[in-house]
Amino acid sequence: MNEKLQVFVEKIRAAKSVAIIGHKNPDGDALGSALALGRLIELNFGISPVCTYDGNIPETLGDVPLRSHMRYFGHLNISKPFDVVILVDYGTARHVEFASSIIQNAGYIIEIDHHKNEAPLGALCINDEMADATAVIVYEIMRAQNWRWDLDVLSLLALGIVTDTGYFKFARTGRAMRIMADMIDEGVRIRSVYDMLNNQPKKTILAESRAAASAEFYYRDRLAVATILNRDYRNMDGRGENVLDILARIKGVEYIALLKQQKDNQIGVSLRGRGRPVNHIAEALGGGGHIFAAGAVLRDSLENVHDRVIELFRGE
Ligand SMILES: [Mn+2]
Repeated sequence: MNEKLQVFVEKIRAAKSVAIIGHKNPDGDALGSALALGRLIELNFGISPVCTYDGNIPETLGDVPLRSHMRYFGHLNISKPFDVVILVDYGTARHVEFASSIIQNAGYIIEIDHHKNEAPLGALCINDEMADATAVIVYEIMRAQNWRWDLDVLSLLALGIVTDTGYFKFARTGRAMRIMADMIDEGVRIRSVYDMLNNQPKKTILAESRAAASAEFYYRDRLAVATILNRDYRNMDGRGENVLDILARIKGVEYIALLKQQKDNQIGVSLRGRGRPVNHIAEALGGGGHIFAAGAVLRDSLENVHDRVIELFRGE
C-alpha cells in the first residue's frame, strides 16, 4: 500500500492537470469521494483537479459541499489531454464509458475503488473490496499521507460512508464506523450529514411510496418484489432506496427486489438481502455489485424480468 501511495504522490506532484471521474449517475460515495479527493489534492499539491460526471446527480445530493466543483462532462473543454486521470468508485469500465476520450488520452490512470472489478482501467490501482465505501479508502490515504484537510473534505467523506453503508446498516466491519467516529471528533456533525440527505423532491417520495404499496410477496413472504413503472420512474430521484428500506422493515422479508421500468424495454433491478447474499442473483442477470446490495439493467420487458427475478430466487 505504501509503495502505491508513493507512486500516487509522485504522479500527482508531477501533474499539471488532473481529472477525477466517478461512475455515471453518481451516488453519495462517487460524488463525495471525487469532490473530497479533488479538494485534498488542491490543499496539498496546489493544483485544482477537474471533477466531472455524466448523467444526473440526484436532487438529494444538491446541497453537498463543493457541489459546484462537479462539472458536467458534456460541458468540459477536453481539447488537451490530462496528465493524470483518477477514477473513483467507478465499478467497471462501462460506468465511465462516457469519459473514454479523456481516459484513453490520459498520461497516467489511477483508480481508487471498492467495487469488484475483473478488468481495472488504472495503471495504479488503490482498490480495496473490503472497504465499505470508496470514501473509506480516500480517508485512509489522507491520514496515511498526513494531508491537510478541511471540514468540507470530512463532510464529503462522511456523506460517502453514510450513503454507501445505508446509514451503517451494511457496515461489514468497524472500519467505516471508526473513521466516522474520528470525523465526528474532528467536527463533522452527524445530524447535518443526515439533514443534507433529507432533501428529496416530493414527487420522488410519492412515487416511491406507490411502489412500496404495490409490493408482492413470494416464497412464504421471504421475497418482496416492488415495481416502479415508467411514469413514476421519471419522477424518481436516485435509485429507489426508500422503497427498499420500507420493504426491508417487514418482519420475515429476507430479500427485496425493486424493478424499475427505466424505458419500455429497459428494466433496472435493485436487489437487497437482509444478511443474505444477492450478488450471485445480480450476476445471473448480467449485473453485479456488493454481497447484500447488487443490481442489473436488462433489456427486456417488465413482465419477463419480473418472472426471471422471481424464478432466480426459487430455492434461496
Ligand atoms: Mn461506493
